[in-house]
Amino acid sequence: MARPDRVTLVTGNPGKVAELRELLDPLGVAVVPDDRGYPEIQHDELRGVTEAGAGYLLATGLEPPFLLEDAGLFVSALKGFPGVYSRHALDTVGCQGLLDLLRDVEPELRSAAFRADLCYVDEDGTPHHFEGTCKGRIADRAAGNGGFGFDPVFVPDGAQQTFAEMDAAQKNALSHRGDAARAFVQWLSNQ
Ligand code: ITT
Repeated sequence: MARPDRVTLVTGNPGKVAELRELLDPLGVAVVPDDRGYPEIQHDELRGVTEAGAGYLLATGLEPPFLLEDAGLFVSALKGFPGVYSRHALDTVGCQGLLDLLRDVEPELRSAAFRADLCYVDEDGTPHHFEGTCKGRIADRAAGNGGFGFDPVFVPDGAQQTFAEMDAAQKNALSHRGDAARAFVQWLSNQ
């Protein structure tokens, strides 16, 4: 299978476009955003959401190859919440709501992980999944203006700053999205 020189990225999130561009552009793979959207089914795994989304996009005529990604923030003290419901949690209670939920939680119990499932639908319409994880903790307060979503309240392991205090390259080097994209790139280079 030849490496594509351009790939459609189906997302309504400009932050994802910027981050995945930064990761794939240097390889000569141009990321072309497409915000047509797809139904995000309720599923207890990120991979189930992208798999269903990929099927919907193919069935409704989107020409492969394309990428879609589902990501979420899994907070240990909340038994993995908001996880696959992260979009809803961000749109309702937001970063401050998450901080409020964890108000009395000790620093050593504030562990969390961002996870991503990046789904690449190849020229033949076959989906391939690449998972990425970034472990860290929920900060005591929001900090930084970069990134998007829950970035102001997430501090990755080994760092002192939130994702929102980092530039895109620093975040990509540590993030779930960078991790998934690197697995995708590795796979592409073996095709
Ligand atoms: P799509 O159109 O690609 O689905 P989305 O913003 O709805 O865009 P997801 O469903 O994958 O993205 O993400 C669920 C939520 O998790 C969403 O509110 C994001 O803002 C948040 N999230 C995902 N990745 C993140 C990241 O790298 N940093 C901060 N928040 C993130």
